[in-house]
Amino acid sequence: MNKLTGWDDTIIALATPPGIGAIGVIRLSGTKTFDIANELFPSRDLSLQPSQTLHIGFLKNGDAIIDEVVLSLFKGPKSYTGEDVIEISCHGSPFIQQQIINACIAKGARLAKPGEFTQRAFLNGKLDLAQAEAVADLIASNTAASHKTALHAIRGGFSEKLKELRERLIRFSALIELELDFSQEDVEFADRAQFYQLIAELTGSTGQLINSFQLGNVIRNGVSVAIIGKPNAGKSTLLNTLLNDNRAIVSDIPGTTRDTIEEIINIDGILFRLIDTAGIRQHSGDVLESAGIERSLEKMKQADLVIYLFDVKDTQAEVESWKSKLVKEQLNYLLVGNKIDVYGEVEYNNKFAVFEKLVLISAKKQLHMEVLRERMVDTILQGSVQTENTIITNARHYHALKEVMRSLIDIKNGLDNKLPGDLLALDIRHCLFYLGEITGEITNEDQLDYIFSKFCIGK
Ligand SMILES: Nc1nc2c(ncn2[C@@H]2O[C@H](COP(=O)(O)OP(=O)(O)OP(=O)(O)O)[C@@H](O)[C@H]2O)c(=O)[nH]1
Ligand SMILES: [Mg+2]
Repeated sequence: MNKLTGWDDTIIALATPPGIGAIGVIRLSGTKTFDIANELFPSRDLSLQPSQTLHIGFLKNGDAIIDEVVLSLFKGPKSYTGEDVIEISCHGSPFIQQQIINACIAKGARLAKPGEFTQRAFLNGKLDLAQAEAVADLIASNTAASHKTALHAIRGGFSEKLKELRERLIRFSALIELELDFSQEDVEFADRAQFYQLIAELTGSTGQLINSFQLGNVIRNGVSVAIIGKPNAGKSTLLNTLLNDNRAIVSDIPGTTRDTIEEIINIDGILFRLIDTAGIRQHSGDVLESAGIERSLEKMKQADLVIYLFDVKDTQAEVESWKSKLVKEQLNYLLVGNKIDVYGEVEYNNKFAVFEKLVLISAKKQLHMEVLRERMVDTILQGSVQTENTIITNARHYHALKEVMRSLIDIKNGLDNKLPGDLLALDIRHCLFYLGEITGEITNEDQLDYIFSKFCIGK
């Protein structure tokens, strides 16, 4: 019996998007699922049918046929929620769907709250919390990369790692607590050297997970790329070429772009938000253009990646001075030399050979654009991230991991300062609490309600 939602009740919701479609799927879950369905589907007794079977027939409200439907039967615990579940596939008319839902409600079901199916799956131990949240991410994923990370989390990659670390910590915590019982005798059950090593390992993994959040965020929300450079460098041309579109105005008059323009492209499954900016000139007399330039500098500082675009006839010293600016601001950057179609490539390769993060292109003639696209992806992924690695995409996990890190530092300090066992035990409990919070071993009702309320209805 569920303490949290009183799940004696049977819930119902449309699982497919509302509106007209080829078919619609309505999901019923709970103890009365088969009773309710039996009343509407008179042709056979569904409760006598084996689980995981399909049944075609008329769905009726009294004598009136509502629709010809296909029912998919899942008997608990072998179902998504762990309860008895029936999915009704009907014709995709909003009218029919509403009729079916109303009929089920009349027979005793109630409308599900957002995420309530997944919440029940969690409460029945079908998913842990990190997996349940990944379901929401999976539904929201709109690129190949975000799809992969969400899928990886559902398969439990992330939780597995944390669970293993948590269990090892629990073992130590038990030993330390045991020492407390024998405090008169001054014994140490927990080997301090081994404990140090565990804490170091935990700190390493936690740090990695925390760092992955930035990347996780990028995969989920897209990478902002500011294209900056002097007037006439070809920034708007580059934007257009990357977009395969004539989105921004291009002209040979310096200062053509006055404001910033944003467009989204997908490269290798990662969304890049390209931002074309006003050309940056040291002394601009034109007030309007200056306002645009201010905005360019602003955009540059906020960007996940800065492309500094320059004309390959610019001096090496000038590019160097831009590079040091970007390094000083700790920005991810690429130096992109443009217009190699005019000046010939080999010579300029030598001229700029000192720069590591360099690509030479022609935006107008579309030369080496593939190289640029690759370098953009590499710079973001920094070559190190495969989707097999665990990536944090969830702000709740991130904050819990920060707390884990804080308590690990406290534990380490405690060990260094030979803190008595009871104080050490306190820090360990703190750490365990936050680790458990991520996988849902430790939860409270408000938190659960909050998490599941972000799901869509019917999931
Ligand atoms: N030959 C050649 N010309 C280019 C190339 N890329 C851009 N241009 C030309 O350079 C001029 C300036 O291009 P824009 O894209 O407007 O330059 P911008 O950096 O956006 O300039 P502002 O908006 O004024 O800051 C135009 O005449 C382009 O056709 C290139 O790869 N080769
Ligand atoms: Mg422009």
